[in-house]
Amino acid sequence: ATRYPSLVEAAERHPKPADVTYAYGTAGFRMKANLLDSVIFRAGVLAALRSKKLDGKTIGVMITASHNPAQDNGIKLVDPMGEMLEQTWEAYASQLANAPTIEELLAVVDRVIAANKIDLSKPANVVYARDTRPSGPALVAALADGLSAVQAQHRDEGILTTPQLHYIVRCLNTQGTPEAYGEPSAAGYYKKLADAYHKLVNGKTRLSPLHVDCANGVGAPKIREFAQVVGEAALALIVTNDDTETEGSLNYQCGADYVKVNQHGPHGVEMQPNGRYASLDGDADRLVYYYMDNDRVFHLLDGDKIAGLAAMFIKDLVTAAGLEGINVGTVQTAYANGSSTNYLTNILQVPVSCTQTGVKHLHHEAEKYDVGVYFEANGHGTVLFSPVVLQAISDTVSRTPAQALAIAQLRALTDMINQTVGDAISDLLLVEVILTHKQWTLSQWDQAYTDLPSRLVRVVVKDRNIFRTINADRQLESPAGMQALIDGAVAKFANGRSFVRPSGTEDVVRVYAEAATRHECDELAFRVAGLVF
Ligand code: 16G
Ligand code: ZN
Repeated sequence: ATRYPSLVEAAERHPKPADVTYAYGTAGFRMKANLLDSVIFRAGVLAALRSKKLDGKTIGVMITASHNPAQDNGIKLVDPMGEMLEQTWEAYASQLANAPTIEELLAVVDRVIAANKIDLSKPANVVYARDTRPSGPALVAALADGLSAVQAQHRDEGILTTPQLHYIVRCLNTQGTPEAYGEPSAAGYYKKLADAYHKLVNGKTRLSPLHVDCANGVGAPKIREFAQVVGEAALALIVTNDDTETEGSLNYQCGADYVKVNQHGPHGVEMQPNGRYASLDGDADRLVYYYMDNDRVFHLLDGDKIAGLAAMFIKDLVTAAGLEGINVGTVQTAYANGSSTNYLTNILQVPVSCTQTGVKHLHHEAEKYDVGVYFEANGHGTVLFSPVVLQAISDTVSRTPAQALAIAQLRALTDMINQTVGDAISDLLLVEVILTHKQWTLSQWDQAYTDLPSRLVRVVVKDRNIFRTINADRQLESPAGMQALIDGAVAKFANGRSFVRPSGTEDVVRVYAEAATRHECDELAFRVAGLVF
C-alpha cells in the first residue's frame, strides 16, 4: 500500500458496493448508473496503466450506455488507433472492478504491472468524453479522480458521440506521422467528413430531406453541428427526437434500437408515405433507415441493407478504378437476415464471413480483407480500407477520366468513412452518397432483396452461463443435447434457421428465428424458446 499512497487515499472515496459483481462485457461495463462510481474510478487507473504500457500513447475513455435507458450508464476504453480495448485487458478491467477491498485492488494493480512489465516512470495520457446522460458529470469526476490518483495527464473532451471520441483518440496518436488521421477535435471531424462528402456528391442532384431521429441523445446536437458545416445545399436534414433535457426521454420509444426491435417508426415522428427516415441510437454509433409505402406499410432498412448497399457501390467503384486484385469482403453475425447473406454471396458475389456478436469481433475479421464491409443487423458497422488499398489508390495512374474519377471518389470515401468504429453520422453520409449517385428512393434501395420474416425473443433463464456457443454463435455446445433439439425444430420449417445465445449485455438468453413466412417464423421462435426455458 505504501507504493501508491495517493491511490489508496482516492480509492477510499470510491468504495465498491459489497454485493455487486461487475463484468467488462461486449461493450464495456454497463448498468444502473448509481452502481458505477467505483468501477469508473478504477477504469481510470487501468486506462493510465494501459497508456504507460503503450509508451504514453493516448487512451480514450467513453462514458455512455448507448441505447440503454436514461438511468443506466457505462464505460468503455479505446486503444490508441481508435479501436476497442485489447481483449486481454478486458479481464483486468473486470478484476479491478471486482476487488472487494483496497488491499486487493492494489494487488490487482501490481499483477497487471508485473504481467505486462509496465514501466511506471512512463507517462500516461488519457482523454475522455460522455454522452448526454444526467449521471455523466458525476461519473466523469470519478474517472478524473482515478486518473489523478496515478498522476496521469488527462483531458475532458466534454459531450461527444462515441465514434467522435474514437476518432479523436486516433488523431492524437497519429499526429505528425504518415498515418495522420485529422484534426483531433469535433470541428476537425466535421470538416473532414463534410469535405469528403462534398467531393462525393459534387454536381449531383440533392435528395429530398432526411428526417433523423436522434433518440433524444447526443446525436442531436452533434448532427446539428455537422449540418451547419456541411451546409443545407449539400444535405437537407430534419433533426427529430432531439430533447436531451427532459429526464427519461433518452432512447424512450425512439432511436435505432427501438425501431429495429419493434419494426415500426419512433414516437415523435409523423411518418409520411415515401418520406425518408433514419434513426441513430443514444451514442450515435448505430444507424437504421426506414420508410412507409403508399399503403402505409412500414419498411426497415437495417444494418444488413446498409452493408449490401455499401458493398455493391464500393465493389463497382473498385472495378471502375481499375484496382485489380483488391478484394472487397463483408462480415456479418448470425443475426444477419438469411436473405442478405444470400444477396451478398450470390448476387453481389462477395465473400461473407460470420463472427460472434459484438463490434470488436466483426472489426478484426473485416481487417482481413482489402476492403472490409462489416455491419451488424442492428445498424452498427463501418467499412475498413487496408493499407494495401490506400497505397493502391495513391499509386494507380489513371488512363481515363472515368478511372481518375473513380479513384478520387474512393479516396474521398476513405476519408468520409470512420475507420475506427461504426459511426452513425459517417454511415449516414455513406448511404446518402450512394443514394445520391443512384438517385434512388429508399424503396428502390429496398428492392435489392426481401428480408425473411424474423423474430427475436428474450428468455429469462435461471443461469445463462450454462449456454455456450460455437461456430460464431450459430450453435450451442452446452447444455449438451440442446443443439440437436433445435436442429430438429428447424428442420420442420422451409428456409428455417434458429440459434440461441446468452446475451452479453443483459441477464437473458436470446432466441433468433427466421423462416419463409411470418407465421412459421413465430412458430419456430416459440418452439425453440420452449426448449431453452
Ligand atoms: C453491444 C455491442 C453490439 C452488440 C450488442 C449485443 C459493441 C460496441 N456493442 O451493444 O455490437 O450487437 O452488444 O447485445 O460492441 P447482446 O449481447 O445483449 O445481444
Ligand atoms: Zn451505441
